[in-house]
Order: sequence, then C-alpha cells, then structure tokens
Amino acid sequence: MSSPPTSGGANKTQEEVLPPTLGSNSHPPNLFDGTTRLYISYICPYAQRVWVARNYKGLQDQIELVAIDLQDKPAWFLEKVFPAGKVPVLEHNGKVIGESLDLLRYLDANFEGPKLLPDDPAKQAFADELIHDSDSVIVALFKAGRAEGDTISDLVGPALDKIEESLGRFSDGPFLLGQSMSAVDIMYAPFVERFKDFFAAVKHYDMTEERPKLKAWIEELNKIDAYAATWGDRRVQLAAMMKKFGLEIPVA
Ligand SMILES: N[C@@H](CCC(=O)N[C@@H](CS)C(=O)NCC(=O)O)C(=O)O
Repeated sequence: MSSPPTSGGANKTQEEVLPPTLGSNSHPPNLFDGTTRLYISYICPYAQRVWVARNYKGLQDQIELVAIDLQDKPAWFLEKVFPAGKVPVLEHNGKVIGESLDLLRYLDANFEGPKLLPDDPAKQAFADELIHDSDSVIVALFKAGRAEGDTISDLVGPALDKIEESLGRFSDGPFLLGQSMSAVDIMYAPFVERFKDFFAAVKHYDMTEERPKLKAWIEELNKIDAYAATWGDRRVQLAAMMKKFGLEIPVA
C-alpha cells in the first residue's frame, strides 16, 4: 500500500462544506451530466465507508456528495437514480453502482489516490478473511444492541476479541493491515464506533476496556481527516442509533 496520507489524501486540509440533506421537496441535481456523485446519508455507516474512501483517496473535487433523507426520499432518487432506494450509490460515467464493498473496490480500481487494498499477498489474504467476517461482526453488534441486561458482553465480546487479536497481526502499524488505514478498517470502523458510543451511553459498557489495541485503533483512525470528517456531530449519530433501537433522546 502507498504511504499513509494522515491528512486525508492529496493534502486536503481545508474543511469541506457539506451539502444539505435532500428530501421529497428537493430538486434533483443535474443527473447524468457527467458529474460523478456519491449519494449518502450522513447517518448511514455503509455510506460512511465509501465517503471515507473518497476522502482518503483525495477525490473531494472529483466526486460530489449528495445527501439523501432516507426518511423522506426524493421521488427523483427512486425513479431516476436508484429504485432500490438505498445509499451508498455512485453515479459515474452514466452508470449507477451500489453496495459499499463493491464501491470500495470500484473506487480503488477506477480512481487515483492511495490504494485501499494492499498488494502484499499476506495482507491481501488477511483482508479477504476480515472482509468476509465483517457481516457477522455487524450482526453481533446489532444483537448486543437489542439485548437486555448483562448479556451484552457475551454477545459481542467474541467479535470484539477477534478484532483485538486481528489488530495484533501486523506489527508495522495500528490498523488492521498494519501501517495504513485500508478498506478493511473502513469496513469495520463506522459500525464499531457507532456501537462503542451507543453501548457506552445506553448499556454502560466500554468495549475498549481490556482491549488496548481496539482503543488505539479508534484513536488513530480519528487522527485521519478523511475519516474524522465523516462523523459530523457525534450526538446526532448517537440519536440516530437510539432511534434505530427504539429509544428517543433529545439532541441539544
Ligand atoms: N448492503 C448495503 C447496505 C446499504 C444500506 O442498508 N443502507 C441503508 C442506510 S444505512 C439504506 O439505504 N436503507 C434504505 C432505507 O432506509 O430506506 C451496502 O453495503 O451498501
């Protein structure tokens, strides 16, 4: 993998002005005019994956963000962009491509910037294993999110221990594949961090306790602008999580 752009790729130190969220009353952008657009929701962890990748590769000027209100979707989005009604979606060269993992691979194959997946065969094999496991980790997090009482650590502990162990695999850096943030970190982190904050607030469970590598991983990720810039207000993210689990909290 190329050297890590700690400032988020291509010297993008300037903070990006994020576009407003578009709902059913919005006008569409000038669809299929040759502009490359990444449709996201600011609270969607799947969309966040691709947004982080876009930033990390320094593609802020090449890929325009379009934020969709998933609770109030614009008809033009459903009719003209993506009838499945999901984010993330990329509009590129007259095509529309969905699915976060496919999009991470697509960005790596079709755009310049630091590679999201390694060339080193040992790292590639481990990346495949971790990507394969990511859905089961997400399932465990959601199960633990719905659990009552102290079963949380039983439900999510093994998945978190596996991440902790994986973070020790390559000693050349704090990320899952070692030295640089990769597609694998990007697959896991939006979910792990959301649940970390949710478990801390609602279940009084600290997932980093006795998992020093997990703690350091989260700290290191947040030093990368490309990643940190996609979180916005953490209270809004927490409120969205609480809503997902049927709990309402006021957002100050
Ligand atoms: N497997 C898809 C999942 C994408 C997904 O489920 N996105 C959610 C938001 S986080 C969505 O758009 N849901 C449609 C809706 O809320 O109506 C991926 O990896 O991109």
